[in-house]
Amino acid sequence: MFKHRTRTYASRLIGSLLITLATASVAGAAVTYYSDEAAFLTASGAILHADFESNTVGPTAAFGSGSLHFAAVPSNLFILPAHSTDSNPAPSSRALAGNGNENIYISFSSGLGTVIGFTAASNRYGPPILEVLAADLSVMASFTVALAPNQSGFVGVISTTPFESVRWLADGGQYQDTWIDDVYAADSATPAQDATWGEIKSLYR
Ligand SMILES: [Ca+2]
Ligand SMILES: [Ca+2]
Repeated sequence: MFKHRTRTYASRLIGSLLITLATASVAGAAVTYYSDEAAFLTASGAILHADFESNTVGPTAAFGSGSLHFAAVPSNLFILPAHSTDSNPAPSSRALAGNGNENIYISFSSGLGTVIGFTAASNRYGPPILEVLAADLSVMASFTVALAPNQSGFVGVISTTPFESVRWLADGGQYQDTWIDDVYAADSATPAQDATWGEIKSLYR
């Protein structure tokens, strides 16, 4: 009887520990939003992966640049020329928008990453939304972009948990373009691959 009660208590304890660990792991997934490019670069060590200067101006299919992949839903990516009058403020060089509203996904070409940041412009409508999507494409974090109407500035995120992509969702981008340019990221890293490689190496030790 005593042993039975001990086992019951032990299994309850283990169960509660597992619940505690799961909660801690979810609560520990912190995504930090940056509007200060210098602070973002210092904190992340990110490097430039895309400036769109080698893209052809006009409509484009989804494409890769550096370690990043750019896509839109619906597929309406559009490379704006420098000084495009479809936006305000206009980009000083080629920039990425959508032919219609901007609903742009920036993902890592292979695996997951923890850092993405870029220069962006809002339009005269509501502020754009920046979502951070987890490996299972659930929304890990969502931010109202800290840009006033018709303002350009920096938008970046650093996450303690690797993510699959960020989504730039504009409001009224079919009437006045928002745009993004000069996209920075840290090199992508896939924890699952790292773990597998660690297991492989451990076999030969
Ligand atoms: Ca550019
Ligand atoms: Ca547009």
